[in-house]
Amino acid sequence: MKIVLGRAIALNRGITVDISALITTRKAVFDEYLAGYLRDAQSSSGIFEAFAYSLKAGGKRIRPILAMLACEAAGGPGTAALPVGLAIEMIHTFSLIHDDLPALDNDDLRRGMPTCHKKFGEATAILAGDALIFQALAVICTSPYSPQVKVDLCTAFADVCGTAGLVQGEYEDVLAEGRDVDLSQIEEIYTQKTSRLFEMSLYAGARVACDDKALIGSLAGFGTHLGLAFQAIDDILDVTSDSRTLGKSAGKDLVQRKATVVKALGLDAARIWAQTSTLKAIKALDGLRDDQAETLKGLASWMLKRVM
Ligand code: GRG
Repeated sequence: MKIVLGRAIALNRGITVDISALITTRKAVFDEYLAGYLRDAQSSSGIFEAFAYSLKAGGKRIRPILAMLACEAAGGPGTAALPVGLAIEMIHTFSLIHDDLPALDNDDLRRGMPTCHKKFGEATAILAGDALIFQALAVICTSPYSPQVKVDLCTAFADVCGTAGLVQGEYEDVLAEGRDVDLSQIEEIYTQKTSRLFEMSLYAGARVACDDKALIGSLAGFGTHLGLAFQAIDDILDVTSDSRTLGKSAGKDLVQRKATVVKALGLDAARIWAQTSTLKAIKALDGLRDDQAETLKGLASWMLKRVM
């Protein structure tokens, strides 16, 4: 398939949903749910204060939003995905807190605020990240989901976060700094550090709504490719945007000599790579009805437009 940059516009054809408005409303629903959780879980522990700070610091909430949309695509009410969406956002926030530590990316700014270790000190930030992993599991285990769904979600978490996912991806990312790595190695890093948690978001939203394996598989496949596109877009924005807009330090990939598609291919070809991944994500939804797939397709195109 030959892909040209102008094709991004065509990707939106037939999509009638206002994606920006939809994201704003879903984000508000999630943020209210998170606020309720933090009110109920309120504790005098300094660890609670630190992780609540990072959870509340903002963020696009794209993973819980995707879980809600997958839940709707699978026939459920989006709100049924809120507990697992919260657990995913907790795991994501743990990864950001730890990634920002001096031993890893050593960053001072996250979500437009001082990073957790800058605000609370390194020891507290490490422990706040640790605690978030277990709080996420507690959220799943105490949710209204059926015992089998809880087992499936915890199993998926273990899979996407361990040595086949997030933690391994971070490790490979650190090892690749300053080294010449080829595109397939970059894709492997992107898959582990980013795309698997996207896959989890789609899987989880669908799983709480149904047990139709084919449908869940299609939605998870959409998440896999969308996650790759998302990471490429993030890396493109790192060189084309500024810290104020991003809420984190821009231009760091170049300084730290990170392995990114921009470094491997250059900016224009990286855009095409992001576009190809977006098209693959959309293709993964081929088996779904239009009314099931429209919003997710629209969201994928909307994300890509940020860099086209
Ligand atoms: C420390 C175990 C561990 C994992 C870290 C690599 C990694 C995993 C974290 C570093 C940050 C990074 C580049 C993650 C890749 C995924 C990504 C682009 C995260 C940023 O996600 P957004 O844009 O952030 O959704 P917000 O703040 O909007 O939630």
